[in-house]
Amino acid sequence: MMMSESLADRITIPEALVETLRRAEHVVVLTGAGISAESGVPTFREAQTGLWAQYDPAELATEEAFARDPRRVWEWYAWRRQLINKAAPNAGHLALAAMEARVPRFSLITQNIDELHQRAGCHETIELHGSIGRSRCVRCDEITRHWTEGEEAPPRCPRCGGMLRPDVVWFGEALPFDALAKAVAATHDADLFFSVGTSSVVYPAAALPLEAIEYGATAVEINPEETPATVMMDFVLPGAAGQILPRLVAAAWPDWTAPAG
Ligand code: BV8
Ligand code: ZN
Repeated sequence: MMMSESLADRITIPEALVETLRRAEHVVVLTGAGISAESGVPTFREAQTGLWAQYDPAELATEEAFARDPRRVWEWYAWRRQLINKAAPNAGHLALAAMEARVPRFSLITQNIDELHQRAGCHETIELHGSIGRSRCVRCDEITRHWTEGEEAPPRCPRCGGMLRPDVVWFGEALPFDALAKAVAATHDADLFFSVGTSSVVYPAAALPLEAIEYGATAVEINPEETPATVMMDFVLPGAAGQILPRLVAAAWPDWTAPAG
């Protein structure tokens, strides 16, 4: 959801939050599809543009759907991959990379599979739901970034010829153990926790803000809409990440200027 510049400008960035960010020891940020919205990557739940609006998640983002019709699921991801390849990190992604460079410790936990945080320069990125840039062989588990989109969809594993699938976590699948363990450890150690651009309905990622609060973190939500997590937050910034995050980072570190965008 794109907010007009003037609307987002009217949102005050609380001085108390700026101070907390300046003094934070370990900043942890959880992101969802909303942070990539301003890069032109459709989110999941927004009716008019959300990916779900055109497809039913049970229909496509599950092992059953892939078993039933591998070509159709592969083509949905191929369509999303070409959208993502055309997208660029936006001012929100870049502001988080600037934040990472300025705080003592920083952990970026993302539910997104678009690798835009890495392309924006974030190093410590924990991918809870995998990445659309990688595929995995259903037979030998080989992970690859190299395949040719051709007549045969899904393409074949370069190692054993088995069928490739996107290296993402589908509904009903367990999250990668290491990624989840790292995300929980960071969340428990955070003194400042941001939840940015997520509808906070998909578990176990949606459980992280409450965990952070229970372990003593100050919690912040950046989202134009309310979510089930909004009530538990210390700070709620009801706006677009691409507009709010650069203003917050510039307020905390005046030497940093938001990228022209
Ligand atoms: C698991 C990867 C167990 C693939 C995704 C009932 C039946 C079946 C399952 C369940 C059930 N109840 C609960 C479950 C568990 C299920 C779940 O939580 N379901 C939900 C729907 C109820 N979870 C799972 O299945 C997980 N696995 O539980 O396994 C298990 C354990 C052990 C062993 C075996 C099994 C797996 C979940 C991961 C699924 N994969 N993605 C793909 O991308 O195709 S989830 C998918 O939704 C994305 O990853 C996405 O990140 C995630 C959440 O969506 P959001 O990121 O929040 O995006 P959304 O569109 O929803 O919201 C966007 C937000 O941004 C909005 O709030 C909007 O206001 C805001 N916004 C818009 N513009 C902006 C903005 N914000 C800021 N700035 C802007 N400019
Ligand atoms: Zn293989």
